[in-house]
Amino acid sequence: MERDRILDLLEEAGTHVSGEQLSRGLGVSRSAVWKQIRSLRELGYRISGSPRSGYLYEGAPDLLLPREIRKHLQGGTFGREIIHLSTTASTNQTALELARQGYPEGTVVVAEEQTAGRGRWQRSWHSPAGCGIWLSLILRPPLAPVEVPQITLVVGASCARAIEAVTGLRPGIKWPNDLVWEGKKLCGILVEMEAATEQVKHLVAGIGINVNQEEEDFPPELRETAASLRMALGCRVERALLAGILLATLEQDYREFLCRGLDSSRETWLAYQITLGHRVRVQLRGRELTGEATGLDAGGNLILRLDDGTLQKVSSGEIILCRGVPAS
Ligand code: BT5
Repeated sequence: MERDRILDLLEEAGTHVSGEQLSRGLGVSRSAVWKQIRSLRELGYRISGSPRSGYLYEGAPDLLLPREIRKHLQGGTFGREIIHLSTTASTNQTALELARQGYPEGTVVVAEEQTAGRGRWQRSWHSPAGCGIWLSLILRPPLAPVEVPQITLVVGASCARAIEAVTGLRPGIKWPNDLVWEGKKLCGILVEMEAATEQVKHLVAGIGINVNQEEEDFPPELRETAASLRMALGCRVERALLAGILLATLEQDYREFLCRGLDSSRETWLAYQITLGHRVRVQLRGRELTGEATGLDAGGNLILRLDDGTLQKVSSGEIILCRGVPAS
């Protein structure tokens, strides 16, 4: 795209570049260059310019623009196609529609704002404009539907790794899919699939990361339980950088999972987890179990030792850590 080539030339130069040089470099007229510069400025790119010295690149806007995310990818397939929306109901919903239309594995839908962001079991995900990463990735793994919960674990482990690599903050993973800091939720993951009986047709891994919200950006009902990276770190985080590193990390971990199984992500997950060794309440649909979370089996299920000593495997549910009650 012409606009991206102008940015490449300006960024590479690192100094003023004249309109004349740009028009020669791109093989287009000076007025075409000027039009593109104007539209880049409208997007929020900071490009100063004077007739005498030419144009100077001064920075990208704080948006999840495909070009800014791709700078951090390593040439794989995740993020080769990135669809950036300023607003959408739910990136998972958009990505599922695209998956049905045949968009390839690795396609990413990312939005500045979601108006109907969703969590598990028809719960909603608060996704205000310009301060989070609301991202969905299309995957087409050769898996049976029962194996799909393992993907949630892979994605959770990758998110934790990417957040730590970019910010230095070490989030905790609360089984199965919450990333938390000091007990408050930073990130949620929603994997949705469409399958024939034996085989997954496609799935969408939806990731919501609270990045630059301040406490008052959360609705009152979430202020006790939700936090952002900015609140944890005391400074803003560049969203496009984090999204890019996240996609690169995810691609690495997903390939490893497809080739060698869950072992490596399981190790990572165990290194970040904060659930095992605790007394927990597990809310399942319509009932509740209490016991000690003792382990994670090879398939990613949580092993719970109930009060009568029996072991119970849990494949989905909501965990509440019983604080102040050590597991015996
Ligand atoms: C999740 O569900 O944690 C999965 C969230 C996935 C969101 C992403 S964003 C991109 C993609 N597109 C979508 O539409 N969704 C995905 P669950 O475990 O059910 O948690 C939902 C609960 O978390 C809600 O009932 C609230 O209590 C709480 N919550 C809602 N918004 C939150 C936020 N921004 N930060 C922290 N907690 C939140």
